[in-house]
Amino acid sequence: MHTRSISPVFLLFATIFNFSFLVTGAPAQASEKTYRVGHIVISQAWAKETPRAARTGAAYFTIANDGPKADYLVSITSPIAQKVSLHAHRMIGNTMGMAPVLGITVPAGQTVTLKQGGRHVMLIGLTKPIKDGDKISLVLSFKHSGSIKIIAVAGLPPGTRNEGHGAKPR
Ligand SMILES: [Cu+2]
Repeated sequence: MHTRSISPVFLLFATIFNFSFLVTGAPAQASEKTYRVGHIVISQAWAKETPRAARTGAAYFTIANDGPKADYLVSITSPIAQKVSLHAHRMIGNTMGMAPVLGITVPAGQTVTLKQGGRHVMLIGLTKPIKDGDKISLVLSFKHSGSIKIIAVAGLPPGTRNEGHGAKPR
């Protein structure tokens, strides 16, 4: 009984220790927060840092649909961009380019991940550059589940380990 009462305290200590280790000077990571609207759950929202003069940026997240029918991400708005488009990467001749898509289908019971080199959110006409740690507000509208505001954290993609100071991947 005595030893069992110690272990939760020890776990709590270990959790705090790990957390403080993660926040010491490392570049920001995708948000751990999840957002639900209807049958749609959004997670791992992040945005890429942009060079100072950039007028376009990109954001990414994961969409899960736990409902019985497909849903569709049809539009996005953000206060930091004049226009927000959904893009996909396509082969155009021999080169990889990107082109707007009308929407993103999330089939029933499935998960769709927006990522670099794949489908992404294009932020066009940025009002200011995107810097590490910025919190980018996005309002996503789904055909069936409705609209939800999420925050994408600017920094590294989800699952990226910080390799030390100055080792940000480009
Ligand atoms: Cu794009």
